[in-house]
Amino acid sequence: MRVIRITSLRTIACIYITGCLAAFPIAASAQAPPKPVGPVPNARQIEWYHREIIAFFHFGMNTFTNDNEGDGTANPEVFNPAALDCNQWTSVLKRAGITTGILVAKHADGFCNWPTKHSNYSVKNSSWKEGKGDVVREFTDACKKAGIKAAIYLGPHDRHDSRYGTDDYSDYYASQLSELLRNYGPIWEIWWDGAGADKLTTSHYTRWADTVRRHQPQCVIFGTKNSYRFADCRWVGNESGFSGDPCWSTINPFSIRDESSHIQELNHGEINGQAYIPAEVDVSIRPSWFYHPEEDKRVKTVTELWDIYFNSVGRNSVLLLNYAPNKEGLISSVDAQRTDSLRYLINATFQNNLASKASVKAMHPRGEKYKPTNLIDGTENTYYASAEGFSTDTLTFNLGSPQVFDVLMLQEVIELGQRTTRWSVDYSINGKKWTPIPEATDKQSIGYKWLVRFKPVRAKYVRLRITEGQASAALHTFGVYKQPITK
Ligand code: OTN
Repeated sequence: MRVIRITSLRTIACIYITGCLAAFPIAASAQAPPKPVGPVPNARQIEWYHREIIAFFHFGMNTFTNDNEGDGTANPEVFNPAALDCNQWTSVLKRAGITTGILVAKHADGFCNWPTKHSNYSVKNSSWKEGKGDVVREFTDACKKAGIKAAIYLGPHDRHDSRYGTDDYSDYYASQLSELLRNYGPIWEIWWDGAGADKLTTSHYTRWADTVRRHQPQCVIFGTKNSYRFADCRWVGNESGFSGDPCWSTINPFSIRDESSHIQELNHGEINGQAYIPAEVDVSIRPSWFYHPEEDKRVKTVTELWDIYFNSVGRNSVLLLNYAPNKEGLISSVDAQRTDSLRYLINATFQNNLASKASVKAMHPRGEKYKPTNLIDGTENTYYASAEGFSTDTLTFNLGSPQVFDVLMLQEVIELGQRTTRWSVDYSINGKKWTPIPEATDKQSIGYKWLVRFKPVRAKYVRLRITEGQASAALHTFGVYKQPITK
C-alpha cells in the first residue's frame, strides 16, 4: 500500500512537472545551448585549428649558398634548382596527411622566388630556366592539383632592399603582397616573421593587413611584434616544437608586441587574455630551416616528431613543421619517410577510441541534445554540455570490459570559448577504488585538442572530473587509445 502511494505521488509529481515544462519557457532553457564565454575564435581561426599540422618550406637563395641568414648580396645566378618538383613536395604532404603548406616566397635576404615586377633580385635574373621560372607558380599549381591549401611567407625584414623600414619599403612590400595575393589563387595564410623586423611599425602592418583582408579574406595572419593587432595566431615563444602546459588560446595582445619580455605568455597563453590568438608551433624537421647537406644525418627521428606532436597539436596548438628542400628542389627521402611514419603513428593510435562503446554517466547533464554519449560518437557536430550553472561535473565511462590504454584525448567546443579551467582523469577496475593518472591530474587548459600520454593502464572505468570552469563545460570528445609503440 505504502509503496503504491509513493509511486502514485511520484507519478502525479512527474505529470505536474512535465506539464509545467511544456507550458513555461523553463522547458526551453533546460535544453538551450551554452552561451559563449570570453573571447571566441573567428571563422579563419576555426578553419586553422582543424588543419592541426601545416608544412613550412624554407627554400630560396640560402639553399644555394648553404646559409640560413643571407645578407642579400648573393648573386641571383646561383639560384638553379635543376630538378624542382613541387608535385613531389605535395605528394609528401598527402602521405603525411598535411593539408596546408607555407612557401617562403622571400626570406630576409630579399631574393624573390617569383618573377616580381617590383625588384630585379629574383628568379628572373637567375640561371634557372633562363630566368623564366616561378617557384610560387609551381608551388601553388602543385597545391591546387593535390588539394592542398597554399600559403605564403613574405619576409617583412629585407637585407637586400635599402628602403627597408621606410615608407617606400612599405609601398614595395604592399605591391609584392598584392602581386602574390592576386595572381596565385587562394592563399590560406600569410606569415609575418618577427625576426629582424623591429624597424617595422604598426602603421606598416595596418596597410599590409588591409591588403591581405581585401584580396583574401579567408587568409590567416601569423602575427608577431608590431603586427600583433592583426594576428589570427601567435608565435609560441620557441622554435623547438613545444607549447606550454597549460596553453590557452587567449592572450593579451601586448604580450605579442613585446615578445622578448613575454616568452612565458607566448608559450602558455593567458587565461584571461583579452584576445583569442592561439599558438602556431614552428619547428624544423632538421636543425636548420634551410637545407644543408651536412644535416642529412640529423633529421628528427620519429620519436622526436611524436613528442613534438603531443606537445603541440596535443597542447591546443597547430604544428608548423618545416621541410628544407635541397638544391635540386626536392625533399630528401629520409625527411619524407619520417613524416610518413609520424602519420602512421597518428592514424594507428587514434583510429580506435576504446571508449567509443562505453556507457557514460554525467553528474550534471544538460539534457538529451547535449547527452554524455556525444563525447564518444566520433562526430564533429554533437557535444556534451553540463547543465547551466554547473561549472564542475563528473563523467564516468564504463568501457564494458577492462581495456589497456596509454593516451587520452579531450576536445572542447572552441566556438564557445575556453570554459573548463581545471580537470583530472582517474581510472578503476571495479568502479569503486579509483587511481589517478598523474599526467592527467590537475590539468588546466583543453581547447581544440588536449592529448596526454602515460604508462599503459588497465581499466574498466575511466572518469573525467571537471573541478573548475569559467562556465558550464562544453566538450566534443573524450577518448582513450593505445599507441602501437611505447617508449
Ligand atoms: O634570433 N632570432 O631571431 C630567433 C632565435 C630563436 C628563435 C626565434 C628567433 S626570431 C623569432 O622568430 C619567431 C618565429 O620562429 C617569430 O617570428 C618571432 O617574432 C621572432 O622574434
